[in-house]
Amino acid sequence: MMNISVILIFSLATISFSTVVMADLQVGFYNSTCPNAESIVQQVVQNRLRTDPSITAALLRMHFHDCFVRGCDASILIDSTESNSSEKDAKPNLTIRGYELIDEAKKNVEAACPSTVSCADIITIATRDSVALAGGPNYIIPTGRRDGLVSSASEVNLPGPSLSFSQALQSFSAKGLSLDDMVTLLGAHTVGVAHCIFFQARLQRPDRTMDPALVAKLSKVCGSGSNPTAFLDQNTSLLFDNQYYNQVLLNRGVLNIDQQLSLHNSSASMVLNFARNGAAFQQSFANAMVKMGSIQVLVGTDGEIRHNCRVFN
Ligand code: HEM
Ligand SMILES: *[C@@H]1O[C@H](CO)[C@@H](O)[C@H](O)[C@H]1NC(C)=O
Ligand SMILES: *[C@@H]1O[C@H](CO)[C@@H](O)[C@H](O)[C@H]1NC(C)=O
Ligand SMILES: *[C@@H]1O[C@H](CO)[C@@H](O)[C@H](O)[C@H]1NC(C)=O
Ligand SMILES: *[C@@H]1O[C@H](CO)[C@@H](O)[C@H](O)[C@H]1NC(C)=O
Ligand SMILES: CC(=O)N[C@H]1CO[C@H](CO)[C@@H](O)[C@@H]1O
Repeated sequence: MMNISVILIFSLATISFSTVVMADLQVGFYNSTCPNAESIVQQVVQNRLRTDPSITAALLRMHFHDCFVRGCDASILIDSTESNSSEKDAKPNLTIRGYELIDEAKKNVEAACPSTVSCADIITIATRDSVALAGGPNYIIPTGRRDGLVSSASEVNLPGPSLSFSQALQSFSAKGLSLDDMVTLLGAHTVGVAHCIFFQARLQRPDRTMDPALVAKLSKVCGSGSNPTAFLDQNTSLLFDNQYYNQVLLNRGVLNIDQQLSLHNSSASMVLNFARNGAAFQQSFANAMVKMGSIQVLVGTDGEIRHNCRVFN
């Protein structure tokens, strides 16, 4: 009797252990089912970067918005239907770009291995490669994400540019990310642009925490053209480096949340460290991206592998 129950408990434990392993993300998840998956995606990113260096910023922001709403499940890619608005039609989406790059990568991956590689993994891999090719870290990311079955505009609740430091931190904490992760991930603002509507209020007051020379420069930029934008990192705008933190130390953060990082005791020392030590930032960024890329992922038999990233199967 004793022996049988011991054996039973033991085998139950074994079963649940292997289920957990199967259901996790894994480095090289497609090793046997689609060995070229990652290199096919990388090729598409590399080609695009040659003519459009801004794609790194586009993918980083897409990945962030995907992971913060329902987890990294490619819900951001779903097109709205006539009766139903998807995530990409929610207000904060407006300026997300790069959808056609994901379509191209998906098309090429499907040609090599049909119905095998998720759109959620494609976003994650493409983002990683675009960061590395722009001068950032080339980190290893686990794969095996599956695509979500829900995408609703009404669910989009992303941290906005006017949020206070502590509100932003709350939104990161709710996703299992720490203060260190937030300070690190905001380093993504070392590339890309912001539209003037997101920081205009800082110019009008004007915000005393912004370098007056930058106030003057941005006021000029924002007073001309239609829907003008400014680089988030005013020094090395297209390079994935640590200059964002230097700019913040010089009171040249463009968004309120950027400047807040040096104004709070809890983050100021990290900003200083990253500004001085580019390698520390790159290492920290790689780790934080793996963490962000694991938020609420669907694995195992959850969700699906979409045929077309824009529509549910
Ligand atoms: C508190 C958190 C954050 C806030 C409030 C925030 C806010 C913003 C805003 C308002 C813009 C300008 C959008 C536009 O004008 O089109 C922007 C751009 C951008 N954000 Fe963030 N962001 C946050 C965190 C992140 C994170 C975690 C990442 C990625 C890891 C990220 C990556 C980017 C990139 C790369 C751009 C430039 C996009 C482009 O050039 O197309 N942001 N962000
Ligand atoms: C895939 O191959 C890489 C490199 O050999 C290895 O590190 C990784 O563990 C493999 N992953 C799986 C799931 O087989
Ligand atoms: C439409 O609405 C339902 C919820 O009523 C949701 O599950 C679904 O993902 C929505 N989005 C699209 C694009 O169909
Ligand atoms: C701009 O970046 C370079 C490194 O790429 C650095 O040497 C220089 O000090 C930076 N300038 C400012 C004003 O931060
Ligand atoms: C931040 O630190 C400085 C000196 O270390 C201290 O004087 C100040 O009161 C602190 N501010 C807050 C908000 O904790
Ligand atoms: C790229 C994209 O799909 N943008 C959409 C974002 O949402 C607005 C509506 O809020 C649409 O008009 C855009 O087409």
